[in-house]
Amino acid sequence: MVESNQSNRLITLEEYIIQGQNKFPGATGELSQLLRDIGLAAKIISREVNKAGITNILGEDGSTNYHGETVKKLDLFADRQLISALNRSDITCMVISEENDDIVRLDNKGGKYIVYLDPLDGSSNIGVNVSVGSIFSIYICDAKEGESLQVEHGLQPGVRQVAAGYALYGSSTILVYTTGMGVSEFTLDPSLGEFMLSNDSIGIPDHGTIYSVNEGNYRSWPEGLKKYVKYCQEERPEESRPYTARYIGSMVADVHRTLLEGGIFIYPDSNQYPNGKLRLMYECNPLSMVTEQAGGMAIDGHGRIMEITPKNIHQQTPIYIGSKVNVRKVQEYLEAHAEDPVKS
Ligand code: FDP
Repeated sequence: MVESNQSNRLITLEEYIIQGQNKFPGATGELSQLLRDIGLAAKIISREVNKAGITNILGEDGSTNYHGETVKKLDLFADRQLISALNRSDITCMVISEENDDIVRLDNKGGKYIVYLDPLDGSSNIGVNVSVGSIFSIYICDAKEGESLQVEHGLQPGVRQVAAGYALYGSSTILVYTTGMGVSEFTLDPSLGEFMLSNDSIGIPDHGTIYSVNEGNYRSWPEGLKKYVKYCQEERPEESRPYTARYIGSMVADVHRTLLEGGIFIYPDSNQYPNGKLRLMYECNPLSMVTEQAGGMAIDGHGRIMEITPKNIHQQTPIYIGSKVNVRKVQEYLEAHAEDPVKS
Protein backbone atom coordinates (compact mmCIF):
# COMPACT_ATOMS: atom_id res chain seq x y z
CA MET A 1 0.00 0.00 0.00
CA VAL A 2 1.25 3.51 -0.74
CA GLU A 3 0.27 5.71 2.16
CA SER A 4 0.66 9.05 0.46
CA ASN A 5 -2.08 8.04 -1.98
CA GLN A 6 -4.59 8.53 0.85
CA SER A 7 -3.88 12.24 0.78
CA ASN A 8 -4.87 12.21 -2.92
CA ARG A 9 -1.37 13.16 -4.04
CA LEU A 10 -0.84 12.00 -7.61
CA ILE A 11 1.82 9.31 -7.90
CA THR A 12 3.51 8.43 -11.16
CA LEU A 13 4.47 4.89 -12.16
CA GLU A 14 8.10 5.96 -11.82
CA GLU A 15 7.68 7.16 -8.23
CA TYR A 16 5.62 4.15 -7.27
CA ILE A 17 8.22 1.73 -8.59
CA ILE A 18 11.01 3.56 -6.74
CA GLN A 19 8.99 3.61 -3.49
CA GLY A 20 8.42 -0.14 -3.86
CA GLN A 21 12.09 -0.75 -4.51
CA ASN A 22 13.14 1.32 -1.47
CA LYS A 23 11.25 -1.10 0.77
CA PHE A 24 13.87 -3.72 -0.13
CA PRO A 25 17.29 -2.28 0.76
CA GLY A 26 19.17 -5.05 -1.12
CA ALA A 27 17.18 -4.62 -4.34
CA THR A 28 19.31 -3.96 -7.44
CA GLY A 29 16.59 -1.92 -9.14
CA GLU A 30 16.77 -4.14 -12.24
CA LEU A 31 13.19 -5.37 -12.06
CA SER A 32 12.08 -1.77 -11.51
CA GLN A 33 13.96 -0.70 -14.62
CA LEU A 34 12.39 -3.54 -16.60
CA LEU A 35 8.89 -2.44 -15.52
CA ARG A 36 9.70 1.13 -16.50
CA ASP A 37 10.88 -0.08 -19.94
CA ILE A 38 7.61 -1.92 -20.43
CA GLY A 39 5.72 1.21 -19.32
CA LEU A 40 7.53 3.25 -21.96
CA ALA A 41 6.75 0.75 -24.72
CA ALA A 42 3.10 0.69 -23.59
CA LYS A 43 2.89 4.47 -24.02
CA ILE A 44 4.24 4.25 -27.56
CA ILE A 45 1.90 1.39 -28.48
CA SER A 46 -1.04 3.26 -26.93
CA ARG A 47 -0.28 6.31 -29.06
CA GLU A 48 -0.19 4.20 -32.21
CA VAL A 49 -3.33 2.19 -31.35
CA ASN A 50 -5.22 5.42 -30.72
CA LYS A 51 -4.48 6.84 -34.13
CA ALA A 52 -4.38 3.54 -36.00
CA GLY A 53 -7.16 4.48 -38.41
CA ILE A 54 -5.39 7.58 -39.68
CA THR A 55 -1.87 6.25 -40.07
CA ASN A 56 -2.28 3.32 -42.43
CA ILE A 57 -1.20 0.93 -39.70
CA LEU A 58 -4.48 -0.95 -39.54
CA GLY A 59 -4.66 -4.13 -41.55
CA GLU A 60 -2.75 -7.30 -42.11
CA ASP A 61 0.97 -7.69 -42.52
CA GLY A 62 0.56 -10.61 -44.95
CA SER A 63 2.24 -13.21 -42.72
CA THR A 64 0.95 -15.75 -40.17
CA ASN A 65 2.26 -16.50 -36.67
CA TYR A 66 3.16 -19.81 -35.00
CA HIS A 67 -0.55 -20.47 -34.41
CA GLY A 68 -1.40 -19.93 -38.09
CA GLU A 69 -3.18 -16.66 -37.30
CA THR A 70 -3.00 -13.68 -39.60
CA VAL A 71 -0.52 -11.13 -38.26
CA LYS A 72 -1.71 -7.52 -38.12
CA LYS A 73 0.66 -4.62 -38.77
CA LEU A 74 -0.02 -3.43 -35.26
CA ASP A 75 0.94 -6.84 -33.80
CA LEU A 76 4.36 -6.42 -35.34
CA PHE A 77 4.64 -2.78 -34.33
CA ALA A 78 3.84 -3.68 -30.71
CA ASP A 79 6.26 -6.62 -30.79
CA ARG A 80 9.11 -4.42 -32.07
CA GLN A 81 8.43 -1.64 -29.58
CA LEU A 82 8.44 -3.99 -26.61
CA ILE A 83 11.53 -5.88 -27.71
CA SER A 84 13.48 -2.70 -28.39
CA ALA A 85 12.41 -1.26 -25.01
CA LEU A 86 13.65 -4.43 -23.31
CA ASN A 87 16.91 -4.24 -25.26
CA ARG A 88 17.61 -0.72 -23.95
CA SER A 89 18.91 -1.81 -20.58
CA ASP A 90 21.16 -4.78 -19.80
CA ILE A 91 18.54 -6.61 -17.82
CA THR A 92 16.70 -8.95 -20.15
CA CYS A 93 18.57 -11.76 -21.90
CA MET A 94 15.73 -13.39 -23.79
CA VAL A 95 12.26 -12.54 -25.06
CA ILE A 96 9.64 -15.05 -26.09
CA SER A 97 6.72 -13.60 -27.95
CA GLU A 98 3.59 -14.71 -29.73
CA GLU A 99 4.89 -13.06 -32.89
CA ASN A 100 8.19 -14.99 -33.03
CA ASP A 101 8.27 -18.75 -33.56
CA ASP A 102 11.61 -19.05 -31.78
CA ILE A 103 13.18 -17.41 -28.72
CA VAL A 104 14.71 -13.96 -29.27
CA ARG A 105 18.14 -13.62 -27.66
CA LEU A 106 18.93 -10.01 -26.75
CA ASP A 107 22.35 -8.39 -26.87
CA ASN A 108 22.61 -8.31 -23.07
CA LYS A 109 24.52 -11.50 -22.45
CA GLY A 110 24.48 -11.12 -18.68
CA GLY A 111 20.84 -10.09 -18.48
CA LYS A 112 19.04 -11.82 -15.67
CA TYR A 113 15.43 -11.86 -16.87
CA ILE A 114 13.39 -13.73 -19.45
CA VAL A 115 10.28 -11.89 -20.63
CA TYR A 116 7.29 -13.48 -22.32
CA LEU A 117 5.07 -11.20 -24.40
CA ASP A 118 1.72 -11.18 -26.09
CA PRO A 119 2.44 -7.83 -27.75
CA LEU A 120 -1.15 -7.14 -28.84
CA ASP A 121 -3.71 -9.49 -27.40
CA GLY A 122 -7.16 -9.35 -28.99
CA SER A 123 -5.74 -7.87 -32.18
CA SER A 124 -8.40 -9.50 -34.37
CA ASN A 125 -10.62 -6.76 -32.86
CA ILE A 126 -8.35 -3.88 -33.74
CA GLY A 127 -10.17 -2.87 -36.92
CA VAL A 128 -13.44 -2.37 -35.03
CA ASN A 129 -12.03 -0.23 -32.23
CA VAL A 130 -12.41 -2.78 -29.44
CA SER A 131 -9.97 -2.78 -26.50
CA VAL A 132 -6.70 -4.64 -27.00
CA GLY A 133 -3.70 -5.04 -24.73
CA SER A 134 -0.07 -6.07 -24.24
CA ILE A 135 0.56 -8.88 -21.75
CA PHE A 136 3.93 -9.62 -20.10
CA SER A 137 5.36 -12.26 -17.83
CA ILE A 138 8.82 -12.12 -16.22
CA TYR A 139 11.07 -14.97 -15.03
CA ILE A 140 14.64 -15.19 -13.76
CA CYS A 141 16.90 -16.96 -16.23
CA ASP A 142 18.60 -19.94 -14.61
CA ALA A 143 21.29 -20.38 -17.29
CA LYS A 144 24.79 -20.83 -15.85
CA GLU A 145 27.47 -18.30 -16.64
CA GLY A 146 28.75 -18.77 -20.19
CA GLU A 147 25.99 -21.25 -21.05
CA SER A 148 24.17 -20.42 -24.30
CA LEU A 149 20.53 -19.52 -23.96
CA GLN A 150 18.11 -22.21 -25.02
CA VAL A 151 14.34 -22.61 -25.17
CA GLU A 152 14.53 -24.84 -22.08
CA HIS A 153 15.60 -21.87 -19.93
CA GLY A 154 12.24 -20.32 -20.73
CA LEU A 155 10.18 -23.41 -19.94
CA GLN A 156 9.36 -22.59 -16.32
CA PRO A 157 5.98 -23.02 -14.60
CA GLY A 158 3.93 -19.90 -13.88
CA VAL A 159 4.59 -20.14 -10.13
CA ARG A 160 8.14 -18.98 -10.90
CA GLN A 161 7.02 -15.67 -12.41
CA VAL A 162 8.59 -12.76 -10.53
CA ALA A 163 6.24 -10.22 -12.07
CA ALA A 164 3.42 -10.12 -14.59
CA GLY A 165 0.90 -7.67 -15.93
CA TYR A 166 -0.66 -5.97 -18.90
CA ALA A 167 -1.34 -2.68 -20.59
CA LEU A 168 -4.93 -2.29 -21.79
CA TYR A 169 -5.65 0.17 -24.59
CA GLY A 170 -9.31 0.93 -24.00
CA SER A 171 -11.38 4.04 -23.34
CA SER A 172 -8.30 4.95 -21.33
CA THR A 173 -4.91 3.25 -21.36
CA ILE A 174 -4.04 1.46 -18.15
CA LEU A 175 -1.10 -0.54 -16.88
CA VAL A 176 -1.76 -3.28 -14.33
CA TYR A 177 1.03 -5.32 -12.75
CA THR A 178 2.03 -7.44 -9.82
CA THR A 179 5.41 -8.35 -8.38
CA GLY A 180 3.79 -10.83 -6.04
CA MET A 181 2.60 -8.33 -3.44
CA GLY A 182 -0.86 -7.39 -4.65
CA VAL A 183 -1.95 -5.76 -7.87
CA SER A 184 -1.50 -2.10 -8.83
CA GLU A 185 -3.20 -0.18 -11.61
CA PHE A 186 -2.01 2.99 -13.37
CA THR A 187 -3.94 5.15 -15.83
CA LEU A 188 -2.17 7.04 -18.60
CA ASP A 189 -2.78 10.76 -18.39
CA PRO A 190 -2.30 11.76 -22.04
CA SER A 191 -1.78 15.43 -21.16
CA LEU A 192 1.19 14.54 -18.92
CA GLY A 193 2.32 11.47 -20.85
CA GLU A 194 2.59 9.69 -17.49
CA PHE A 195 1.01 6.61 -15.97
CA MET A 196 -0.61 7.78 -12.71
CA LEU A 197 -1.50 5.42 -9.86
CA SER A 198 -5.26 4.81 -9.99
CA ASN A 199 -5.61 1.74 -7.72
CA ASP A 200 -2.80 0.44 -5.51
CA SER A 201 -4.60 -2.72 -4.44
CA ILE A 202 -7.03 -4.30 -6.88
CA GLY A 203 -9.14 -6.97 -5.20
CA ILE A 204 -11.45 -9.25 -7.18
CA PRO A 205 -14.85 -9.93 -5.56
CA ASP A 206 -15.10 -13.49 -4.17
CA HIS A 207 -18.24 -14.01 -6.21
CA GLY A 208 -19.51 -12.31 -9.35
CA THR A 209 -22.57 -12.47 -11.55
CA ILE A 210 -20.96 -12.27 -15.00
CA TYR A 211 -19.88 -15.26 -17.09
CA SER A 212 -17.76 -14.73 -20.15
CA VAL A 213 -17.29 -17.38 -22.83
CA ASN A 214 -17.67 -17.71 -26.62
CA GLU A 215 -20.98 -19.60 -26.72
CA GLY A 216 -20.61 -20.16 -30.47
CA ASN A 217 -18.56 -23.24 -29.58
CA TYR A 218 -21.21 -24.58 -27.16
CA ARG A 219 -21.88 -27.86 -28.96
CA SER A 220 -18.34 -29.16 -28.56
CA TRP A 221 -17.72 -27.99 -24.99
CA PRO A 222 -17.09 -30.48 -22.18
CA GLU A 223 -20.46 -31.59 -20.75
CA GLY A 224 -19.61 -30.15 -17.32
CA LEU A 225 -19.20 -26.69 -18.84
CA LYS A 226 -22.52 -26.94 -20.69
CA LYS A 227 -24.20 -27.79 -17.38
CA TYR A 228 -22.39 -24.95 -15.57
CA VAL A 229 -23.56 -22.42 -18.16
CA LYS A 230 -27.14 -23.72 -17.76
CA TYR A 231 -26.66 -23.18 -13.98
CA CYS A 232 -25.56 -19.57 -14.69
CA GLN A 233 -28.73 -19.06 -16.74
CA GLU A 234 -31.21 -20.50 -14.21
CA GLU A 235 -33.77 -18.16 -12.61
CA ARG A 236 -32.70 -18.02 -8.93
CA PRO A 237 -33.07 -14.38 -7.89
CA GLU A 238 -32.09 -15.20 -4.29
CA GLU A 239 -28.66 -16.26 -5.66
CA SER A 240 -28.46 -13.38 -8.17
CA ARG A 241 -29.08 -15.77 -11.07
CA PRO A 242 -29.43 -15.67 -14.00
CA TYR A 243 -25.96 -14.23 -14.38
CA THR A 244 -25.14 -11.74 -17.11
CA ALA A 245 -23.16 -12.82 -20.20
CA ARG A 246 -20.34 -10.56 -21.42
CA TYR A 247 -17.76 -11.54 -24.03
CA ILE A 248 -15.50 -8.99 -25.66
CA GLY A 249 -13.31 -11.54 -27.43
CA SER A 250 -10.16 -9.84 -26.24
CA MET A 251 -8.89 -11.90 -23.31
CA VAL A 252 -7.00 -9.10 -21.62
CA ALA A 253 -10.10 -6.88 -21.62
CA ASP A 254 -12.42 -9.71 -20.51
CA VAL A 255 -10.07 -10.62 -17.66
CA HIS A 256 -9.68 -6.97 -16.63
CA ARG A 257 -13.46 -6.61 -16.35
CA THR A 258 -13.56 -9.86 -14.36
CA LEU A 259 -10.93 -8.51 -11.95
CA LEU A 260 -12.91 -5.37 -11.26
CA GLU A 261 -16.46 -6.72 -11.31
CA GLY A 262 -16.02 -10.39 -10.43
CA GLY A 263 -17.36 -13.44 -12.24
CA ILE A 264 -15.61 -15.85 -14.56
CA PHE A 265 -13.86 -15.86 -17.95
CA ILE A 266 -13.66 -19.21 -19.72
CA TYR A 267 -11.91 -20.52 -22.83
CA PRO A 268 -12.35 -24.29 -22.77
CA ASP A 269 -11.15 -27.15 -24.93
CA SER A 270 -13.44 -27.94 -27.86
CA ASN A 271 -13.38 -29.82 -31.18
CA GLN A 272 -11.71 -26.86 -32.83
CA TYR A 273 -9.19 -26.39 -29.98
CA PRO A 274 -8.64 -29.77 -28.28
CA ASN A 275 -6.06 -28.18 -25.91
CA GLY A 276 -7.79 -24.84 -25.57
CA LYS A 277 -6.95 -21.81 -27.68
CA LEU A 278 -5.22 -19.44 -25.30
CA ARG A 279 -1.49 -19.54 -24.71
CA LEU A 280 -0.12 -20.75 -21.43
CA MET A 281 3.10 -18.75 -21.26
CA TYR A 282 2.13 -15.29 -22.49
CA GLU A 283 -1.60 -15.12 -21.83
CA CYS A 284 -2.77 -17.57 -19.18
CA ASN A 285 0.18 -17.58 -16.72
CA PRO A 286 0.53 -13.79 -16.45
CA LEU A 287 -3.21 -13.18 -16.18
CA SER A 288 -3.43 -16.01 -13.62
CA MET A 289 -0.70 -14.43 -11.50
CA VAL A 290 -2.48 -11.08 -11.58
CA THR A 291 -5.83 -12.71 -10.78
CA GLU A 292 -4.45 -14.81 -7.92
CA GLN A 293 -2.67 -11.77 -6.50
CA ALA A 294 -6.01 -9.95 -6.57
CA GLY A 295 -7.61 -12.82 -4.61
CA GLY A 296 -9.03 -14.91 -7.47
CA MET A 297 -8.32 -18.31 -9.02
CA ALA A 298 -7.28 -19.75 -12.39
CA ILE A 299 -7.48 -23.41 -13.40
CA ASP A 300 -7.29 -25.45 -16.61
CA GLY A 301 -10.34 -27.47 -15.56
CA HIS A 302 -8.33 -29.80 -13.31
CA GLY A 303 -5.49 -27.98 -11.61
CA ARG A 304 -3.94 -24.59 -11.10
CA ILE A 305 -2.77 -22.93 -14.35
CA MET A 306 0.45 -21.67 -12.74
CA GLU A 307 1.50 -25.23 -11.77
CA ILE A 308 1.44 -26.59 -15.32
CA THR A 309 4.91 -27.75 -16.40
CA PRO A 310 5.38 -26.20 -19.86
CA LYS A 311 6.70 -28.33 -22.71
CA ASN A 312 6.51 -25.75 -25.49
CA ILE A 313 6.83 -21.97 -25.40
CA HIS A 314 3.69 -21.58 -27.54
CA GLN A 315 1.57 -24.24 -25.82
CA GLN A 316 -2.15 -23.72 -25.36
CA THR A 317 -4.39 -24.53 -22.43
CA PRO A 318 -8.06 -24.39 -21.49
CA ILE A 319 -8.65 -21.71 -18.83
CA TYR A 320 -11.30 -20.93 -16.19
CA ILE A 321 -10.31 -17.71 -14.40
CA GLY A 322 -11.95 -15.25 -12.04
CA SER A 323 -13.71 -15.06 -8.67
CA LYS A 324 -13.04 -17.96 -6.31
CA VAL A 325 -16.69 -18.95 -5.81
CA ASN A 326 -17.37 -19.02 -9.56
CA VAL A 327 -14.20 -20.94 -10.45
CA ARG A 328 -14.84 -23.52 -7.70
CA LYS A 329 -18.41 -23.98 -8.92
CA VAL A 330 -17.39 -24.64 -12.54
CA GLN A 331 -14.70 -27.04 -11.28
CA GLU A 332 -17.40 -29.01 -9.41
CA TYR A 333 -19.40 -29.33 -12.64
CA LEU A 334 -16.35 -30.30 -14.69
CA GLU A 335 -15.32 -32.97 -12.18
CA ALA A 336 -18.85 -34.35 -11.84
CA HIS A 337 -19.17 -34.76 -15.63
CA ALA A 338 -15.56 -35.56 -16.52
CA GLU A 339 -16.46 -38.98 -17.92
CA ASP A 340 -19.54 -37.85 -19.90
CA PRO A 341 -19.07 -38.11 -23.68
CA VAL A 342 -19.44 -34.77 -25.49
CA LYS A 343 -22.89 -34.68 -27.12
CA SER A 344 -22.62 -32.37 -30.08
P1 FDP B 1 -6.97 -12.64 -30.68
O1 FDP B 1 -6.97 -13.90 -31.51
O2 FDP B 1 -7.79 -11.55 -31.31
O3 FDP B 1 -5.59 -12.16 -30.27
O4 FDP B 1 -5.30 -14.54 -27.91
C1 FDP B 1 -6.30 -14.91 -28.63
C2 FDP B 1 -7.59 -14.11 -28.51
O5 FDP B 1 -7.71 -12.99 -29.32
C3 FDP B 1 -7.98 -13.68 -27.09
O6 FDP B 1 -7.55 -12.40 -26.76
C4 FDP B 1 -9.47 -13.79 -27.12
O7 FDP B 1 -10.03 -13.95 -25.83
C5 FDP B 1 -9.69 -14.98 -27.99
O8 FDP B 1 -8.59 -15.05 -28.88
C6 FDP B 1 -10.94 -14.89 -28.79
O9 FDP B 1 -11.15 -16.10 -29.43
P2 FDP B 1 -12.53 -16.46 -30.14
O10 FDP B 1 -12.67 -15.53 -31.30
O11 FDP B 1 -12.37 -17.88 -30.56
O12 FDP B 1 -13.62 -16.28 -29.14
